[in-house]
Amino acid sequence: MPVHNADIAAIFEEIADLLEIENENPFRIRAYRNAARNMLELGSEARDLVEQGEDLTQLPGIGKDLAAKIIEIVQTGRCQSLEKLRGKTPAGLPELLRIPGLGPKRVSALYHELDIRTVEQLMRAAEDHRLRQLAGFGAKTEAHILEALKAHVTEDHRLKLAVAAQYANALVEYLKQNQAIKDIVVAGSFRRCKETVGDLDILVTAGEPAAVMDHLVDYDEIADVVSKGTTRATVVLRNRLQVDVRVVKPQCFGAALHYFTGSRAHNIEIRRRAQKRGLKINEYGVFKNGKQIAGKDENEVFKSVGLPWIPPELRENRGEIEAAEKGTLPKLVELKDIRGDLHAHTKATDGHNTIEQMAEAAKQRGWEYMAITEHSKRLTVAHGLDKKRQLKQIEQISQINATLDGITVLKGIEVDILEDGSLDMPDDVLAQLDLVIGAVHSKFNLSRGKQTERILRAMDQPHFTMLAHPTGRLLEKREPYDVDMARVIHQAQQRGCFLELNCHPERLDLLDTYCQMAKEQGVLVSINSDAHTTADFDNLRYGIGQARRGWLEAKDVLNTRSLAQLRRLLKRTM
Ligand code: DGT
Ligand code: CA
Ligand code: CA
Repeated sequence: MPVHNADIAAIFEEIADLLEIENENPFRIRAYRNAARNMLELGSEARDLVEQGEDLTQLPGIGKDLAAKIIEIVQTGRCQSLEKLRGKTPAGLPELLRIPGLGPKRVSALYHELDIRTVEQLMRAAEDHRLRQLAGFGAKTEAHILEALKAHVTEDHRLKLAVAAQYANALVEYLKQNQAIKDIVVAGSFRRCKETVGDLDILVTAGEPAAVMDHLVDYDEIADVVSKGTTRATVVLRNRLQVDVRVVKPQCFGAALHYFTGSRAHNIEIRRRAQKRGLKINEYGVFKNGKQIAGKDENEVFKSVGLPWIPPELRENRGEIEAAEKGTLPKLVELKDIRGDLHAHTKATDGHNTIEQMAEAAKQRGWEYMAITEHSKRLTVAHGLDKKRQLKQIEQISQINATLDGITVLKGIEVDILEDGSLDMPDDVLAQLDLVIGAVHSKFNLSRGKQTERILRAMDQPHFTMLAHPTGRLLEKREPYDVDMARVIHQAQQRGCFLELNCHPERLDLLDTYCQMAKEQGVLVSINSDAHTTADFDNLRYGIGQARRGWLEAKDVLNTRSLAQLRRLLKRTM
């Protein structure tokens, strides 16, 4: 069984949980949590890096000790430190830590005093008023815990697409080991490349459905089998991700795939179309007078309602059915259309590689160019560049370019947009750069009017080229700031500047609907990695998914241009 980043992350998370219950050093605990998160957001598989003999301590948040553990896990599939810790603590306790109001001290007390090891046991104890007898709990705490438990059990728990992908790929690979399986596709929001997914919907065709079900429930990562029939099962993985697996007949596969890919809104519209034609569509096929007339593949399903195949990313009932009808579906951008990346960091600030390493990695991806865009000094946490260091880097890039073959490093900056809309670097320095990406990294809470004015003013600066992560949202962590994107997009159009679609798995910002708005106004979108390591360039694929959800074609994307075309476009804004 090959080890995936998700497996390594799960081990690190579990170690952190167990250390927390053991009341261990908080720095150690945090190091494990950071490492787990970094593993999930890593563009490449750690096992490949190990195989290639890469120095893992180059990865963000990975020191010597963690690097050794990663190698151990990749090579043996196990981690001795974890096994030692597991020997000391019951398996259900880490989940108790996730209940708001329960820290390691309380979890430890619940275990030692009341022998509570699971969420269910805790729920019962709270309902029976047995918690209030414990030192430091009381009736009020007991009531809070009960409330939090109820919320915890029903909570809408969504995963970032990049994280879900780690689990989905690992599970698909595991399932495929079963010889009975013929086709296997992850449908649902995952196939539509939604930025977060609620659960995984896996469709399978197989000779022996029951064998697939048996194989599935044997999967190591499963925490709970919710239901298991002969053709359908629902399981919950250890990270609480729910997975529905259905085995369907080959003659129904296309109909099932279409139905379970969704979205619901798209399905309802397609069904309405079918009804108008005297047809019935469901997950089993397309039927006329009770007889199946289509459903083997998706093409057949769309054809039966007079439409060409519609890419999954568009299936949100946002005009795709009308466009399909009129023959005006976009020819969506693909990863292979990308000619370079325009947003990356190096060791000089908060990145982990040198300019040369980043350039080499970009070249290996077949790109023509890449831009180094460091933070400016205002972003002290990232060790942002001041004027002097920026000028030195400009010099350095010139020298590197003179030695490079087949790739050009563009000189850029990710400059902070200050509260008054000015930029955190003097004009005479910005004038020497190929591109100036402006970014909001502070004062997220300004009123809509003030935030919008701030950004418009920044875009008015003579050297401004591109707006980084335009809404500032962090998935599952921070809401977008309040900004009038219609005005921002209009301003970009007036000024001839560009909007970034930041591909960091936590950002995926520009949002899909704004991609559509940009396209309508003729504003080019740049699909940027925001790489902090060479592996981060792989995150571009999630940005491509997002761009496709935003109806973007290659011609709507800035970095599908050749270097010569790009240079002309960049100059226009200066
Ligand atoms: P998620 O899991 O919340 O990220 O979003 P989806 O889109 O994967 O939704 P999910 O897992 O509830 O269902 C998968 C697909 O199955 C959904 O996109 C459309 C289809 N589906 C589920 N329930 C219904 C329904 O009641 N009516 C219709 N027309 N389609 C449904
Ligand atoms: Ca789903
Ligand atoms: Ca589902």
